[in-house]
Amino acid sequence: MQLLNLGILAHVDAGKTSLTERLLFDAGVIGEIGRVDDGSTQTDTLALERERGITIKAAVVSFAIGDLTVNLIDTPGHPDFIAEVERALSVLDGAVLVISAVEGVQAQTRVLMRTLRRLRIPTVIFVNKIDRGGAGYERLLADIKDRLSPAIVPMGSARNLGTAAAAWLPYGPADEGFASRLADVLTLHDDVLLADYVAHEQALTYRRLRSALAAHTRKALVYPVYFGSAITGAGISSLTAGLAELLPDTSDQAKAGNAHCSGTVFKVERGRAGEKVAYVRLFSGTASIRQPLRYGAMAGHAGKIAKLTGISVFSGGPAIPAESVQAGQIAKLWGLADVRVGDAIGDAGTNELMHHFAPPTLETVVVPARAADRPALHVALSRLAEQDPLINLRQDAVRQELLLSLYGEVQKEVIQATLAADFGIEVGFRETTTLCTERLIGAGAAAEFMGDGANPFKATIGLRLSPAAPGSGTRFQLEIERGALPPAFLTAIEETARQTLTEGLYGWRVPDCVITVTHSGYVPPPPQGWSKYSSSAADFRQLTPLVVMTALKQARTVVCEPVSSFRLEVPQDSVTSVLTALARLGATRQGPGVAGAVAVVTGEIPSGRAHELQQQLPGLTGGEGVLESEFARYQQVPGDFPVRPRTDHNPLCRQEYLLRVQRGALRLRSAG
Ligand SMILES: Nc1nc2c(ncn2[C@@H]2O[C@H](COP(=O)(O)OP(=O)(O)OP(=O)(O)O)[C@@H](O)[C@H]2O)c(=O)[nH]1
Ligand SMILES: [Mg+2]
Repeated sequence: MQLLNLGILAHVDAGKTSLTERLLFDAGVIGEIGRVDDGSTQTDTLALERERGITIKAAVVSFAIGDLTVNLIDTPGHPDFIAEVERALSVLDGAVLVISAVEGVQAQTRVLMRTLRRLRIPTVIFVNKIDRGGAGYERLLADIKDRLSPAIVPMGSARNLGTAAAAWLPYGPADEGFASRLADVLTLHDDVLLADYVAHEQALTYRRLRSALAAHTRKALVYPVYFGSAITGAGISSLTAGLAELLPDTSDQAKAGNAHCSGTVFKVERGRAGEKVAYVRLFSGTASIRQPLRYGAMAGHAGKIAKLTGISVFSGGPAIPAESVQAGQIAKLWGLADVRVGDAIGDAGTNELMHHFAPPTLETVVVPARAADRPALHVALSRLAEQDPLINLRQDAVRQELLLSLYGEVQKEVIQATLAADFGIEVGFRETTTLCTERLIGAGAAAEFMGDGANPFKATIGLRLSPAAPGSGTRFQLEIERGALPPAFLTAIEETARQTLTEGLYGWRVPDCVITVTHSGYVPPPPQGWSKYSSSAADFRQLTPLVVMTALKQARTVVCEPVSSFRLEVPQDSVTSVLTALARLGATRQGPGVAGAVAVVTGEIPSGRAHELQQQLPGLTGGEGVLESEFARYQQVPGDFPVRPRTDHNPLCRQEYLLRVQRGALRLRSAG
């Protein structure tokens, strides 16, 4: 069976859900086209999505193009829900990047395209809304070339743009200009093609160029561009033919018969009876009903094993019950009780979910309207965290408050509405604050030895913490003999050390660090077996935070805040007031440069202030200014050291916190 797992990605409102609906209709899966504005589409099924007319969760639908089954993942375009896109990316064979023919390339279009290019995901570009007034063609192509990729191939021409009669005319063998443009783009990446072209121009027949186009698209070297309208249906048949012809399918994977089972969980939801349902893409092997299946395995972690109680496979229509799921397919699995988004499936799979986009940079405290709801709120938020681990639910050990990481205000409103609608819990939020991190200044080492009066545990642990490059993550390594410590004790040290580093000296996460075990010791069991006199994993779990915090204090850390890069387009006559505002908000800048009638200013701004800039912009520019901003990196907070402990939205707690730092009693704090 030929299978294509296809993602639809775009800036918010470009028309992904409308296009999905149109594709399902054309394939005969639905008899009537639903509309986003009426809340009647197949993929915006949540009450909140229908109410607001935006997509919040990625959704899977399936249809057939001839012999090809397409599993399509409709993703949200709002940047607050980028985590949904990230999870979908790990299971795609190809993508359609949708751009509005009126608005052109927008901020999120660029963020998405950059990631698609980096991950080498074969992508077709679809310029939607050609029926809307103000739709462009040449302007759009220039914009795409300039801001997304120069390696594009327009696949046809457009007529009657901006009217209900707007049409798309695909190029064919008779269009000489098309063949020569194809040859120009394709020979850039293909030496054999180039040599043949130079030797004898006629050697590049139309057929050969078309098959080279497919080969290059599959390698993500070139990006075919189609135009059309999800609402009128213009250009859709051409796009569908292009998807089948130019994007890769997974038939090779399916042939790889009885290889080890491996896959990724990219979505988790709750079924009608409250049971967990995991959406999985299998990369190799087979998973069958009633057979044991391993899931959640990671480096140093065996994961869990459970028997599948139900499988539904997407195969050209609604998901249908099946006995097994094969390599290449997307399926819903029942029976994996502790499954979380991002879990690897199978013995072979230990693929942790990679992060392709910036992490959330905001945090907020969730407060139940009725104090009695607090325990229920914890349960409800834990459920939301199963579906979206990036919200990183935490409980402040001192104040018993529940904290969440966030991308933005819309996500916050959605969480609030979901808690009210699905769990009957009314909540409010404290003011949203910026989520900082801590970076090690130098290396630090500490050790606690068994038998030493100050160490009440039956464990010896020595650790060294050294700085690692920003973005490289935490690495755990041994300087002791492997085998010097039973594996369970090593795991206890590693897990606890990683956990301790989620709150550094000032309470912020320490994201980039090398942890080296320098000393170890334990009380082995007497010959008759483990007893209360021998060491246990609990000894290692309790001692590790103390060693980590002492090493951290020696290494010292600085607090770093998120910084966003920005691009501003403003009318010439507002440049002065915009520059003054930028300086007040602590931005650094290049420019202004001139782009046509407008001035362009680029630079960096603390992410926490980017929101303020957005709010001030209409006033500063008479409503004409356009701001694009996205997270760039973490940067040391300017000013005196130490600054901005985690709990700075709470002055009482801050004092207590600093006292704890001085007393070295930080090990008492652990994330809830
Ligand atoms: N005129 C016209 N309007 C369109 C077209 N496609 C979508 N729209 C409208 O544009 C709006 C947004 O469409 P959606 O399909 O929800 O866009 P989306 O990309 O799924 O939006 P998010 O999922 O929220 O990011 C809706 O009002 C649609 O009716 C089109 O081809 N022509
Ligand atoms: Mg949508």
